[in-house]
Amino acid sequence: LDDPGLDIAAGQEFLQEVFQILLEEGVQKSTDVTQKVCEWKEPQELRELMDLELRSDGEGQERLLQRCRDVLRLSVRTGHPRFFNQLFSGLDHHALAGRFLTETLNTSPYTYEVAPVLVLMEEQVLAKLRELVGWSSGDGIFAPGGSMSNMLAMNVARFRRFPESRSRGNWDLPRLGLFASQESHYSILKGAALLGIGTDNVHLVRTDERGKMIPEELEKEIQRVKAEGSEPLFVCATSGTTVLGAFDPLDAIADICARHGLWLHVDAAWGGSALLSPQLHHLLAGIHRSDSVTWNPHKLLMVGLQCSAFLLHDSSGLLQRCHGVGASYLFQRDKFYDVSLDTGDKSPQCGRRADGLKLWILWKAVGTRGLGWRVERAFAATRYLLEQVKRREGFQLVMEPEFINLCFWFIPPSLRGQESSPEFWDKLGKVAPAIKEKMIRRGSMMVGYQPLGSRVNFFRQIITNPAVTRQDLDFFLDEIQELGWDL
Ligand code: ABU
Repeated sequence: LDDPGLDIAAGQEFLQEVFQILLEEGVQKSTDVTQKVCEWKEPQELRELMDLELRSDGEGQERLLQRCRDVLRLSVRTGHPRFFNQLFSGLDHHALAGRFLTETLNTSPYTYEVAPVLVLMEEQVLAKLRELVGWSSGDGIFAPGGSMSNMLAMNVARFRRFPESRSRGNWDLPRLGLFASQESHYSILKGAALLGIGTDNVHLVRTDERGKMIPEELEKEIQRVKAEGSEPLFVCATSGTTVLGAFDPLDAIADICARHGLWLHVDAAWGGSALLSPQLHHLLAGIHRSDSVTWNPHKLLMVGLQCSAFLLHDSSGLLQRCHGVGASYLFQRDKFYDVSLDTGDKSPQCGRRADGLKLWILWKAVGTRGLGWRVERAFAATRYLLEQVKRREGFQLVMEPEFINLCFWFIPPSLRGQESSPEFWDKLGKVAPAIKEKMIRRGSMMVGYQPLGSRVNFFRQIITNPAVTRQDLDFFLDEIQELGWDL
């Protein structure tokens, strides 16, 4: 015990080498369009290549550095300009610096005493996001992903109506009713299960042909659920659905919630960033009338996974009363500083990542205007692609996009002209998975596909990365055409 049990000098040398590898393999290659997006390996081959077994003895520096290279080389390059697979993509250098800082600091922003800078940054970032929602006051916390933010909303809504549920649980509550659209995120169902409300008590409200909740259907569902003896509690409207990018009509939904005294939550995990664009913020008209909002800057703002803000209009301390337990080893009331800055007890988590830092540093780097410009560039890129899809033979839109989700089918030559045959849609449903397999094996790009309701598998193209150029979008369509030509 007389000497440190860690070789600090060797550790620093190792890290320097790792940083070099990170810059070359992780940053440069990840953003280089001439590199592959992914290097597909079958799982067993990958297990063997990575030599995953953990042994009794450690390995030398060189071997470990090679392992770091392999992790980067054999992983999917989500920062690549031809990675379109998820609602997140791209690599922002400033935000990445924020992630490095967060990892290096290795602290939890639960108390000011262990994370003074990070607590104040979180406070500032949450206040700016609330301001964009249209609230001059309120509360909030970062959560580990949009699903958890949505669950926090459900929990706080139940607590506001039934404060005793915190101590007594669900057993003497009436049967509750939660409402969300058919196109809402699956986390609403998961949240209902996790909170003991029950998935049967989530009522999925019908949507129109664009995937937007129909307010009249919401009203009908609320009436029906009331007539059955349940107690409607919570409505989740979606601003930017996962597949179609639909925005529910918030003002009309807010009117209904006000009439019935229901909590209105807006899941704006995907579409919230449109609030930064003067051209697009109308899509969320009425969001200021909600009680809570989920907004994931790790999606459209390219902040990096994960960064999910749960925003609350209430400023009476509801979040603290709902989740706070006041552990005496963290949240001592007799500290020498302003203990209202020990914000961690508002969260059901204890250890928590400081997800505000990377957004703060990105915001400092590009400003509010720069963030808005990114959203508009993504929208403009989608418009360009839309025009190309309309012009090219064999491409068929699922619908005109309202936002950044461009959904379309590719009809190979062998199926063209057979649209009225009974097998056409079954056969078309097999095209997107077949093209996707070929593109992943080739490593040229990645894009998502899914069926939706009665619509068979179609591609959902998402552009969030400002590094994506017209050439990348032309390549994207050429590649689908080439990979699907002989199907
Ligand atoms: N939270 C939904 C994300 C799924 C996707 O990236 O498509």
